[in-house]
Amino acid sequence: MVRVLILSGFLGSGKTSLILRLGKHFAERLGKRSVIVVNEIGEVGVDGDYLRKLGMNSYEITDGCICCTLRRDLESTLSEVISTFSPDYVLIEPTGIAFPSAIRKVVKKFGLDALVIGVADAKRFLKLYGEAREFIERQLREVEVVAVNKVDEVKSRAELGVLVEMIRQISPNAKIVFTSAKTGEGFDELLKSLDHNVGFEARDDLGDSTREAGASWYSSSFLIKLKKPVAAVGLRNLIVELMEELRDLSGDIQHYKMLLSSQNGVLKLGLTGKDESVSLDGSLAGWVAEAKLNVLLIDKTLNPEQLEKTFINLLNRKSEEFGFEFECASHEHGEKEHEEVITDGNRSCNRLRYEWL
Ligand SMILES: Nc1nc2c(ncn2[C@@H]2O[C@H](COP(=O)(O)OP(=O)(O)O)[C@@H](O)[C@H]2O)c(=O)[nH]1
Ligand SMILES: [Mg+2]
Repeated sequence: MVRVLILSGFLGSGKTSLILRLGKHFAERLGKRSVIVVNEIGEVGVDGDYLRKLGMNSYEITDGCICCTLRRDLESTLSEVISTFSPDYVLIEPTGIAFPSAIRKVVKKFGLDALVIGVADAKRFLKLYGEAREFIERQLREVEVVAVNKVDEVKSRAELGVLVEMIRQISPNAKIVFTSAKTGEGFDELLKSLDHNVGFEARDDLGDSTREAGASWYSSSFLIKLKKPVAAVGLRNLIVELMEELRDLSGDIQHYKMLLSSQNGVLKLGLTGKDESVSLDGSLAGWVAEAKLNVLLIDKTLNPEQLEKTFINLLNRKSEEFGFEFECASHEHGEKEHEEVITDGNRSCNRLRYEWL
């Protein structure tokens, strides 16, 4: 029998990091096969590539949300995943603005029960709750388990006590565990909680989560060909500085993500607020001649054109500063503002014909 785990929770709370730990544990400790299904709101994803680069079986569903606009895609992906891999576990990561109960309903069509782990960011929970109370409550209602993640970043246990009280109010039947996907703390507790059965009904969660979150986004993928190979550390510094300057020019960041991948490794960068520092996962070493850069910028105030323009200008400027000579060899492009889809495959690529020294 396939076990389906859905890891839902707000943008940047640690879903991908926990999935990585779970997938590794199932493979290395239990000898079980997992397939990961990742949903990304933009046309170009980040987490699917990241997980694949780290050796996980991962399917990516992009350009919308599997709890509302892309429910059919989830159904066909699940069907393919189950028949192709006969997995022991399917781990589903919806976008950070999805509501999990509708996803449970799609899983039910396969005669399977899903267990939902709501991932809450211990560091940012109170702030997010203050800004979007109803949204956060809807995300955490009807979950079997709440993983209060990033406990390594919380200074006092009293702070966690306050969170537990709040979460109990929202989700009285859920098992609450404290985890750190970074250090592994609480991971055994999380594993034990996977048998917690509450008996939730699978039902449609009416509504459009992307609209309710009020987010716009810009996403694109660049194949960067360097005229002369550069040290990976230089490319990393460039992209980190780019992200930092982007943060300073940004509007209301929901989640900015970038993935830089080459033959020598992979780097994932993330940013979840204007007053936060850029997070870095993965590693890239040696010399790089060619790399792929995936960009996904989700913002509450800047529209897709503004996000694109700011990003492209910065990419130009940082590359000049670093003296890196490269060319954008191929490009996918997607941007969306609420319901309206605007796609244009070549527009940015033409602007990105670099001729630097
Ligand atoms: N300190 C700390 N950082 C974490 C933890 N879990 C995830 N992160 C970091 O938070 C960022 C967002 O994590 P990610 O798994 O991509 O979140 P997602 O957007 O929910 O999938 C990444 O830089 C992670 O390394 C944790 O338990 N502790
Ligand atoms: Mg993720």
